[in-house]
Amino acid sequence: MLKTQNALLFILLVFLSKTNFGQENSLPNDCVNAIVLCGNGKLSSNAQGFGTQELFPGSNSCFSDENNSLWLKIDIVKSGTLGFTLKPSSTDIMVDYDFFIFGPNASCNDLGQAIRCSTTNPDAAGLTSNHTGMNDTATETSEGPGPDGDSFVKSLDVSVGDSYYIVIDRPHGDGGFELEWTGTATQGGMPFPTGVEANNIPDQHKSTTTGSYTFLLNDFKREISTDPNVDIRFFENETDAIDNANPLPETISLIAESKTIYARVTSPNGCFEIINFKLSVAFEFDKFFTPNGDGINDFWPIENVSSFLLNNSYISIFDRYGKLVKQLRATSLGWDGTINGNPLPEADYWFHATLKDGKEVKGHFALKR
Ligand SMILES: [Ca+2]
Ligand SMILES: [Ca+2]
Ligand SMILES: [Ca+2]
Ligand SMILES: [Ca+2]
Repeated sequence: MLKTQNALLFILLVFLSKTNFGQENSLPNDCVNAIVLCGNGKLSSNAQGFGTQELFPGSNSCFSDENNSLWLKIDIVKSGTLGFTLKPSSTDIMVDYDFFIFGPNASCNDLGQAIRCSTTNPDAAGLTSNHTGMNDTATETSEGPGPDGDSFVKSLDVSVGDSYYIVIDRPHGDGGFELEWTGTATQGGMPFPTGVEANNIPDQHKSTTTGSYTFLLNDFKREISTDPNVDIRFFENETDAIDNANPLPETISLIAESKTIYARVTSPNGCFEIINFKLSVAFEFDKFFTPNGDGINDFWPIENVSSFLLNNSYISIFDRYGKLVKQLRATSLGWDGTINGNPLPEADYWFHATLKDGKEVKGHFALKR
């Protein structure tokens, strides 16, 4: 479970190829989809590009617009100075991150002028590091573009109840970054609300004679959180869960496979936690058959199991004394409970079989009449 209260917030920006525009609309490269920072620890996002262009000459004194952007929103619960150091995951001086801060209490349709920004290019400015951010020693509130500045501007003076939008933008280079929060507001705990409570749930495993099972994801919601005010959605990967993009349907059908499901638990204030759990379904042989000629369950295995067995392999069936009574091709109809045409008595019988992956399975089943 991702719950951290330390001053390090890792954000990994993953720039993937576009899939479709409908999906991009929900990505946090636009103000309205800003990721709310709470107790969130590691974040990753598929955001790439800039969605709607929301920076323009006049919106900031750093002379830049959006290139590859990620919008974050912070709600302040502790007063003090607040800064950060943005550390690109690549130390290459050509990797250039910029940022812009709007607020306090700006709205997406009326952002106003950025109150902090830095568009210094570390290579053009002759810097030795590509880190950028805000600290308590810098005095100017904006710098850039290009060779102007040293990539650090004055930290914010934040008060309880304030909210700010932070636009992280990457005009040059590739790769993700992490944010390390600094300033007096971070002393003794982060100045952001704590994340929503979400319970981990155990992995769920089913074995069925058809090898398939349909899980109802809604059934897990109560176990994850009993708070009726939280919104719980399920996703195929952590990145989609963070972006709140491409939620899974309410049912997941698996056939002899396992899948990790990511649940995003979001509180009304936008804080979220992401937990994950595994769903798995295994094939198992039928436990009985009734070879009385009534057309119901007359052959063992009852289900068609050929797709789970190694091609051209055999199922060997033994009686309780270990005597081989039948060898079935994996593709055959099954055993009718006879040996040389003579019906065998009600009893437990044993089998050996080889699954698709080469795994040997042994077990037993009941012949009932
Ligand atoms: Ca945008
Ligand atoms: Ca920069
Ligand atoms: Ca500076
Ligand atoms: Ca029968």
